[in-house]
Parts: sequence; structure tokens; C-alpha cells
Amino acid sequence: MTEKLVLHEYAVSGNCYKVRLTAALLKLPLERREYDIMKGETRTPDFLSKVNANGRIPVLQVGNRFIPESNAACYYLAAGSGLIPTDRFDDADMLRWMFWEQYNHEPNIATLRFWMGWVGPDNLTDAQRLQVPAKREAGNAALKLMEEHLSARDWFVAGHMTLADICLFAYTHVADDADFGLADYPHVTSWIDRVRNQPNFVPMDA
Ligand SMILES: N[C@@H](CCC(=O)N[C@@H](CS)C(=O)NCC(=O)O)C(=O)O
Repeated sequence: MTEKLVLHEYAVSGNCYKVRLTAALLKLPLERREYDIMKGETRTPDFLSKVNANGRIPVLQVGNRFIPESNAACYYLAAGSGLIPTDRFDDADMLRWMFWEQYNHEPNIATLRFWMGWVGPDNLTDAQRLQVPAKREAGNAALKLMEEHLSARDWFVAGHMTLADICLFAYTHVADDADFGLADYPHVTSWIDRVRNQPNFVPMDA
């Protein structure tokens, strides 16, 4: 990779951590630029016009071009590496889990983690408070599906670690921050340990 890589991020976000973890596992140098989303720093006219019109991080900057969406950024970094299966079916299956993460997992587990840990249970709007039980149920359904899948295999696809594992690891390993009770999912917790034991692994707070 010849162009400079810059990650526009909020470090405690799991979506941002996915990108850092992918870069670390592949030993790719990544410059980091922090924004405080609690102060609206990704909603300024400058950020919206230059970095991401969608007003969110992470955004991976490659030279003078920008890739918003965490899983797309991971996919860019991992192109041609062992983190993306060469088999066409396995590649699509990996993407299946990454899309599933964004639709069934992150909107429930990550959102509850943010509401409980950053917004605070007492500061939720009425609309947010009403959504908590459904998000908890959907988050547990996602963890149950992962538990069943991992009861028969060590990794999500292809028999080895891929981006599917990295993208799902990001918010799963901190699901207890939102009181999801990971101890109820023993195959998921073993898989979390397997990810942590990979060479060049970096924790979220590094
Ligand atoms: N689907 C996006 C989600 C990005 C997202 O929701 N980012 C949050 C932090 S995790 C954010 O920037 N929030 C600030 C805001 O919306 O103003 C991804 O995977 O990158």
C-alpha cells in the first residue's frame, strides 16, 4: 500500500476498533485522528463537506480519498490478504456475516452499549427508552445465533480467521458493557479468546 492511511475515529467505538484491528493484524501503518462525537465533532460543516457527508466515523482516508463505513474500510485494508478467503463462496459468506453484523448485531448491541455507557440510562429520550427491550431481545438473538454457529466451528467462515471474525468481535467482546451476559454464550467466549490470541492482536484501548 503506497498511499498514506489515516483513520478518522472515536477510539472507544467498536466500528473504529474494527479498522484498527484489521490494520494491526496486517501490520499496516495507520495514522489516527480523534473526533469527540459527544461534542458533535463529526457534524461540523468542514467534516460533512470534506470527510463524510453522513456525519459519522470511522472513515478511512486513503491518500486524499475517503471510505466511510467500517466494514468497507476493513475490506479495503484486507484486500489480497489472508483475512479475505480466496474461494468465491467463502468470500460471499464472509460478506454475509459482515452485512448481518451491521443489520442484526451492531444496531442492537452497540446501540445499547452507547445508550447505557455514554448517553446514560437516565438521559434516554422516551423514544429510545421504548426501544430498549426490543434491542435487548434482538441483541440476545444475535448472540444466540453466533453461539450456535460457533458450536460447530472455530471461525465464522473458511476454517480460518477472516474479516467476519474481526467485524463481529468488535462489539461482541464488549457486549457485557450493555449487560448482555456473555457467560451465557460459552462458544462465543472461547472464540473471543481465539481472536485475542492471534499474532499482532491489539486491544480496543491500545
Ligand atoms: N454503519 C456505520 C456506523 C457508523 C456510526 O454509527 N458511527 C457512530 C459511532 S460508532 C458515529 O459516528 N456517531 C456520531 C454521530 O452520529 O454523530 C459503520 O459501520 O461505520
